[in-house]
Amino acid sequence: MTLTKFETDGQLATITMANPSKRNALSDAMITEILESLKKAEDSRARCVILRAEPGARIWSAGHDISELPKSHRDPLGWSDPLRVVIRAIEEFPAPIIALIEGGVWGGACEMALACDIIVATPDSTFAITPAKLGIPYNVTGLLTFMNAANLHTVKEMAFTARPVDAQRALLVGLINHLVEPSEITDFCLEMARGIEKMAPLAIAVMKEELRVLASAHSITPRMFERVQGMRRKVYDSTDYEEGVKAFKEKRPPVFKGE
Ligand code: KFV
Repeated sequence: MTLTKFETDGQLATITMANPSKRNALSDAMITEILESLKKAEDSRARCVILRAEPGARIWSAGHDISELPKSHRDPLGWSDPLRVVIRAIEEFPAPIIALIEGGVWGGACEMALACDIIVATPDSTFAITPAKLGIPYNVTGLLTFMNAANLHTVKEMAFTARPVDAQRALLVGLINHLVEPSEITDFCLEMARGIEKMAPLAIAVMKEELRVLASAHSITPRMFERVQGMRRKVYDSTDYEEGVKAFKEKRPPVFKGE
């Protein structure tokens, strides 16, 4: 493991993203390590997992590795994109995952944090939904993660402005469970995890799965789905999408033309 650290005492596993030079961007390699750690935690029948950045991190994660997004003409968030794979792994993990958040949480990382079961953040944390800043057509299940985490107006404001929301507001709108000072957040999460460990793991696993099934119980017709996919395709075929990714690489603000 080079981009993450994995620690376990059997019952509790901690996965730490540790690539500060790339602001813990969710590259294929980073996500592969997170998935390997989740597999180890599941094999050792961990009763709780904490997902965090290194203590004191200024950026929890900068989101999808933008350099690994396809240039254009390919769905940037298709079924097997690493971000989609890790979101499903978190949702389907058979024990609670606590996101311990310090610092900025951007784009796909915001979805990854919100896909966790319980979210504890320090007061200086921020949360941003960024596809509009990059010209990315976010996918339907990804938007559902956000919709299940906050009310519709909050999700729309975050998605349409791409502005980071601070932790106080995130608490107010129900995006996160607790706000805890940096000096106390590790102990706070460990104490919560120890409490979960004493509960019945089979009951917790089935409740987590039931809640996942209920939270995703939206039916749409094949026609509706294909219509939305067609609209998404126009976006990832657009020059705006190319411009969003190019502008980030060139370290300048994007200029979107709506075409
Ligand atoms: N992907 C790839 N590389 C990234 C990255 C990312 N998301 N974020 C940062 N880096 C690289 C950056 O290119 C630079 O590399 C290094 O990390 C430090 O970044 O080779 P280099 O030049 O050293 P800086 O210098 O930008 O760091 P800092 O000034 O501390 O600013 C941190 C931060 C997070 C505010 C800034 O890096 C940033 O705005 N990053 C992009 C945040 C973002 O928009 N993420 C959304 C990604 S798209 C996404 O997740 C999805 C699925 N979506 O739909 O939007």
